[in-house]
Amino acid sequence: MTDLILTTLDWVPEFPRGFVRDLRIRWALEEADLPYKIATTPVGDAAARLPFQPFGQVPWLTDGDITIFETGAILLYLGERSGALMPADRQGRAKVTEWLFAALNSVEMPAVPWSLYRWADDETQSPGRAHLERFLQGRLDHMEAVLADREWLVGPFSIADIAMSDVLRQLQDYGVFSERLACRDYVKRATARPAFNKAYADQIAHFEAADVERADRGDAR
Ligand SMILES: N[C@@H](CCC(=O)N[C@@H](CS)C(=O)NCC(=O)O)C(=O)O
Repeated sequence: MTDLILTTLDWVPEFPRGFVRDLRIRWALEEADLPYKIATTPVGDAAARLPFQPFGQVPWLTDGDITIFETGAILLYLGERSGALMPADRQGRAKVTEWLFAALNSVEMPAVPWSLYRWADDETQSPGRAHLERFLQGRLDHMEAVLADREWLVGPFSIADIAMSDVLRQLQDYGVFSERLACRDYVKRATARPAFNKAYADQIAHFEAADVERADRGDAR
């Protein structure tokens, strides 16, 4: 069996480290104990990525003659390929698939634009901003109710939990879980997993090694 190859950026500045989305795939690969290698694409050359990722982004995964982009699609692919992160029965697979899509299409959908305002320190108030605030808070209220009585979204830990906990993790520093303890504890449980910690440490180490190479070449950080 050939190793899987996960392609990510060769370098990013410090602030997105730990959040670049190759992390979701590293995490799944570690959970599934699948051997893989990391390949890189130059951060400044989005055009070079277009043949593999039509938006010029990362990550993508190569498995022999298959190349697949979009973290949700890659997670689904790995769930099906390994069996470790996806139930074997049809009902379980349907449930994991629906929650994977819910993470990306119902929770991440408002979470990303909401976070962009935070990252930009943009406090501007507008009807659109208020709508986005209600959109996200409503989704989080529903997730709080869902997570109140379960450890993981569907039976044992699955690809749906990787996606959902990673989406929620991005919000945890903004106080949204101070009264949503089920969400807070779910993120804590997920990020306490050894596979998450390995994936996280590897991503940080990857970009730190790139800092050293760039410094050796005299590139600006
Ligand atoms: N929906 C895509 C989003 C991928 C994405 O946002 N990638 C970021 C890194 S986390 C990226 O490549 N940014 C560089 C760019 O957009 O040029 C996925 O989940 O795979």
